[in-house]
Amino acid sequence: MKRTTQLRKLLSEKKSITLVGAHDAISAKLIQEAGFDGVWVSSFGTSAAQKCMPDANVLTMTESLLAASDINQAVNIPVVADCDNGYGNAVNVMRVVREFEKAGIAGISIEDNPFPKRCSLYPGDDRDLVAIDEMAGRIRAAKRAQTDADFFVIARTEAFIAGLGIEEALKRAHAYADAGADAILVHSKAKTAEEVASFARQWKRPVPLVAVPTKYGKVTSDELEAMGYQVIIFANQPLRASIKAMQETLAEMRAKRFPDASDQKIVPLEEVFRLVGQSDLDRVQKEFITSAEESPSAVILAAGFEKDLMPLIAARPKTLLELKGKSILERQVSALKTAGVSRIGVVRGYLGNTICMPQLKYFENPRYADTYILHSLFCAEEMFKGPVIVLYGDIVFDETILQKLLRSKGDIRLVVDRSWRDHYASASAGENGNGKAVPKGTELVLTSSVHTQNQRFLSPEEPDTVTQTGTNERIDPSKAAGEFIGIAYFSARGIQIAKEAYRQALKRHISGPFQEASSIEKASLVDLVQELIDLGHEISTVDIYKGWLEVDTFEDYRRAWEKVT
Ligand code: SPV
Ligand code: MG
Repeated sequence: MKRTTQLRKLLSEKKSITLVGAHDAISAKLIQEAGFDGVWVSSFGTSAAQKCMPDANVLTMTESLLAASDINQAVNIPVVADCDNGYGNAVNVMRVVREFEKAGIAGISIEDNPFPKRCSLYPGDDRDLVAIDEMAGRIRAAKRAQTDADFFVIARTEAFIAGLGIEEALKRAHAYADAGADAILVHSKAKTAEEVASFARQWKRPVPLVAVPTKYGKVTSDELEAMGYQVIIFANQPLRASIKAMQETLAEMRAKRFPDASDQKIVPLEEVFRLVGQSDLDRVQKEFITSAEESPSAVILAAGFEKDLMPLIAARPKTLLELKGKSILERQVSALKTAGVSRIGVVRGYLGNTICMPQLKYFENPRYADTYILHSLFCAEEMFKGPVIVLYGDIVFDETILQKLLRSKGDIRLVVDRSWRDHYASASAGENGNGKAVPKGTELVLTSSVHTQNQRFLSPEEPDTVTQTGTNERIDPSKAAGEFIGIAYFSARGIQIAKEAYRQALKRHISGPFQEASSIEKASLVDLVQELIDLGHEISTVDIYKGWLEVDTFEDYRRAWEKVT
C-alpha cells in the first residue's frame, strides 16, 4: 500500500496517531521498531544531525528532500516531512509537493513563517508571520499540485509562537482549512498544554488537529487525543537522546583511554549489522552479483623447500628469489592484479616469516617438510568460497596466460604448455628437442584431441579434455600432449568438487598411497586432478605455447633471470 494511503487508513482507523521525529535514516528505523505509527522528518533534527546547523531554512529544499527520502526508504511506515515554510512562496510550495510526493512521502507540513524562518523553539516571540492570504495561497497551491489524492498536506500556524493569541490562531486555522488543508498543526511553546487545549475546545470543524508537545512535554498522547488532537508529534527526542549518549560515551572513553570503557552504554556491532540489513546484503550478493561471486581468488603455494636450490634459498624461500629487482611472488601478484584478481592467499612454510608482502592473506603449512602441494593447498581452504586460481609459487609467466585462463571455459582447467617437447630430448623421441632429459617430477597431461600429434597446432580458445595426468613416471613423455605449468582454475562448482574429492580421499587413504603419491599428505595437485578424472569429472586444458618458466634448479634460475624483463 502507498504510504499516503497507509497514513489515510491509520487516520480513519485510530482516534489518534503518534509520529516521532527522525533526524536520519537509522533513527527512523528505530522509531519504526519502537512501534510508533509514523515518522516526522524534523527540520530541527535534520539541520542539526546532517549539517550541525541551526533550524533556520539553512538546508535547501533539495537537502531536506534527500534527508526525507533517505528516511522514507529506511522504513515502511508513513513519513510526514516538515517542509518549513515551503522554501519560498506558493510557486516553491508546488514544487515541494511534486518532489516529496515523487519521493513517496506520505505528507508534508507547511507553516506560516516567512522565508527564511527561525525555529519556533528559539527564544523570543518577536517574529512576523506571512499574511493569512499568502499562507492560504501556499495551501491552495499545495493541494493543486498533488497528483496522489491521498497525499496529506498539514497547514501549521505559528500564531501562538509569535505571541498573537488564540483569536489569530483560530482565524488562521480556519483560513487554512478553507484553503484545503488536510490537517491543522497548532504549534505552541507554552509550558503547559493549556494553550493547545483551549484551541481544541474552540475548533469545531472536522479537519484534524496536530500537536507537537515539546515544551509542554508532560502531556500524554492520550490526554492530547482526549482534547481532540488526532496527530501527535514527539519531534526531537531521538536526536537529543543520541547527543546525550554520544557525550557520555565520548567523555568516558577520553577519561579511561580505551574504547571498551563505555561498552555497557553502547550497542554491540551486531546490532548495527542487524539494523542496516547486513544479512540482506549477503543474500542479495549471492543471488545477483555474479561478478562478485565469479571474480576468483588466487592461492599461491609457496611452502616448499627445494634442496637443489641451496644455497640460493638459504635465507628465503623460492618464491622470494629476485629476478631483475622483482621477486617471483611480486611478479605473480602483479600479474594477478592486472587480471583483476585481488583476493590473493599465500601458503607459507619454509622460511615463511620472510614472506610479508602487504595486502595478501597468509596461510601456514608448518609441516611443509613432511607434506606436499595438495596438503599446502588445503591449508588455504578458507579461500575456497568462489572460483579459485591455484598457482605454484615458483613459476614466472606471461600475464596474458591468466587472461586466457579466465576467458576459458570449464569447471576445472589446467594451463598446459604445448611446446614443452621442444625442451627435452627424451620427450621429443627423435624430434628436435634441446637435448635435455625430462626432469623427474615433470607434470604431464594426456588429452583427448589430436593436438598431441600436431604440436604446431594450437587452437586459441578451444579447450581440450585431459584424459590422464601425472609425472613423467606415470605418463610416457613421448605420448604426452603437454606439460602442466602449475596454474589451475577451479570454478565455484569446481572447487566444491575438488574439496569433496579431497575429503573422501582423506578418509579412504589415511595411510597408503593416493594416486602416484605414497600418501595423501605427499600428494601433488595433479594427483587430485587424476582422482577427479577417475571420478568422471571433466578437466579442460587452457593451451599455451611457451611464455612461462619454472625455477627448480640453479640453471632454471639463471635462465629465468635471462628471460624476464
Ligand atoms: C521540527 O521538528 O523541526 C519542528 C517542530 O518543526 S519545532 O522544532 O518545535 O519547531
Ligand atoms: Mg521544523
